[in-house]
Amino acid sequence: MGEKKFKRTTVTAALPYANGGVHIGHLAGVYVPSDIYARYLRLKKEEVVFIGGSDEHGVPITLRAKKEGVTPQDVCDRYHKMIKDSFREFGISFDVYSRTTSETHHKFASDFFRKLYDDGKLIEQETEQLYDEEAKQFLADRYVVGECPHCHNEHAYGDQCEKCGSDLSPMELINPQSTISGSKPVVKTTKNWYLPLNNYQEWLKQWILNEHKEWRPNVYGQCKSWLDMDLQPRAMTRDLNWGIPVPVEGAEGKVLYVWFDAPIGYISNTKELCDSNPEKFGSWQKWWQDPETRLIHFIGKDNIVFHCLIFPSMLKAHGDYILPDNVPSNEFLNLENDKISTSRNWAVWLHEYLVDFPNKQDVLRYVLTANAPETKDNNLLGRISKSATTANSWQFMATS
Ligand code: B3M
Ligand code: ZN
Repeated sequence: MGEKKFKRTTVTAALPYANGGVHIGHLAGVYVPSDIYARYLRLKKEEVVFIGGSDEHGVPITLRAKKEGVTPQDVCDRYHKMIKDSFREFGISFDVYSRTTSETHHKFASDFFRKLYDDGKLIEQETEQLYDEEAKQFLADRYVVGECPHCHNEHAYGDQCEKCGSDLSPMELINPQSTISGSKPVVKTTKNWYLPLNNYQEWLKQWILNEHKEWRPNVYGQCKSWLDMDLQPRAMTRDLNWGIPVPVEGAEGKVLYVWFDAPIGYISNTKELCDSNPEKFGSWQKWWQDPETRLIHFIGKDNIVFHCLIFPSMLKAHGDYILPDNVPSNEFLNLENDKISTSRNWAVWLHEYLVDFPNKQDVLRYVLTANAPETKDNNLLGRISKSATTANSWQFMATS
């Protein structure tokens, strides 16, 4: 990992969405590898912090809340606790596991946005967006479903088609339909704030393609294919009522885009840790602003663009921060060729696994490490079986 000598290391693991449990695909791809790395550095007596937390904003949480007739905060509270407990029982050695609905985080992310705004790093743009007249609400991301303009899958989401993998915006969908009321949306003008990624393109090319050739081939390759296209300004705010209010006059009813605030959660969680134990951890700035600190983000492969292009551009625009030295991203751990998160029959949830057999962590860690999907998707089929007798008892066999 690079030639440079660093004094200390900040290790982050992707913040899971607080709208479901942690499954073994997450563990294999992100949490076991990052935990092993943090433990290794600690054994070498190096200075290290290992940062985790729940990602509690974004549309999917609001949709689940609506379906269950509870508030988004209720959904977060339930899953944040479940996820945090699972990680603790499984032995993931985070120094801090906080959440993006914390007061510290709200203030931190809001100030970060405001600095970019005050420094003229954001552009204000009026665009046409889909609007639900029954629900009286703009329809961001997953509030819309419709037909994919590329593969004609009729159940594409406003942000992505899961069939062909295209990145979409709601306006591109054919026959769009609101997931709130089921009605046909109308088009209305609205204002949002954009980060002009195009301004960072040349810098990103130099920084990643020339200076970080040692990044994993899957990560490097995905960055390259994005950087070979022309990057476009990317909206950093949403017309939505769940999230961190946009701290600008005239932005009522708008919140920060979840992918703007979530990675800032790594920093605000570090701040929370340092404020709670300054003797042991020192100042949060030491971990995020000192060029002698090495920053490593462990993530899953569907988060590469956000961690390698968008978040670094935000940090660069802000100006006070170090940038990631490496972004180890794993591929998917599959079962029956389905990624575990979407595999209906084989979703292996960590909290269920831990219930009936609390000491099997080591076996699971071993199996997942032995089958780590490091450079290509890895199939776990044949190495795992569900016991016929007890519904919740999962057995892992470390065959190869
Ligand atoms: N919650 C996405 C995911 O779990 C997202 C990661 C945020 S990391 C800042 O895939
Ligand atoms: Zn498609």
